Amino acid sequence: MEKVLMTGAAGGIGGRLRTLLKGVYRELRLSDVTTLAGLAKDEQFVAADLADLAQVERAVAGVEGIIHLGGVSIEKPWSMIHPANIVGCYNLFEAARRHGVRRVVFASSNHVMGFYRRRRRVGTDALVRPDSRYGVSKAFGEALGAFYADKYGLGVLCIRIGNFTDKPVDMRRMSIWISPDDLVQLIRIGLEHPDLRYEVVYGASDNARSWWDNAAAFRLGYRPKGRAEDHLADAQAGQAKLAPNPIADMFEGGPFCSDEFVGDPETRGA
Ligand code: 15L
Repeated sequence: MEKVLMTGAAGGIGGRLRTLLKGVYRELRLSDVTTLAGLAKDEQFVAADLADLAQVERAVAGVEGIIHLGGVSIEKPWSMIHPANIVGCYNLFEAARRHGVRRVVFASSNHVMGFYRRRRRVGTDALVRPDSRYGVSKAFGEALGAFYADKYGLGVLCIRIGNFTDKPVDMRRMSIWISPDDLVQLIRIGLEHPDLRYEVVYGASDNARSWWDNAAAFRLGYRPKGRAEDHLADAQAGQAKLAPNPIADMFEGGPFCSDEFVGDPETRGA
């Protein structure tokens, strides 16, 4: 794997990976709808609106692998989610097929499973229970990945990213945190593992309070180094600043579940 495209390069995760992946691949091509500031001499940038297939094809042409971070990364109206995350994700996989790309690492999200109750431990074989339009769009992306893997032989890794930060900022994030280095490890498994066909894993570090069974990731050789418990005091301090939110606290997706929620939470979720 020598030539890799990263979409969403101007975003929070993209910006960090731009540094962490420096020198790992011979060519790391960056793409986003917004132009990137401060390009280094060895960085290549291709502007692309994910909703425009021709633009996405230009960004994809000639690469062997794609890290697809692009799109809307939080809950938004359907008028924003649809072009960027539904049409955009279709365009990305379709462009990958047309240009003979070997691997796609899809940045999915914990919000695919947000309506599971926190007392449950869920694996990647459980039914999806999205907590938002955003979560639904990520479930769609996972399904697209399976389709392109099974029909056309693309290698696809979907990473249900928890919360990507240097340390967990509250108690919910103690369960779903992933350190930047651990995410790099998972992305490299997605691009480089010799036998990968289609897999879904949780993007989580070694979190003692995890709600997820990440056996699929471990089977692929993932060995997370970040330990959420090392940052417990910071997370507790962050939690103390949050207003109580009983609906959010009931489900894994937190505020993504309580936003716009109507009715009795006892009768909802899984
Ligand atoms: C996500 O999927 C979002 O992209 C990120 O902004 C956080 O909200 C994260 O989930 C989270 O659940 O903390």
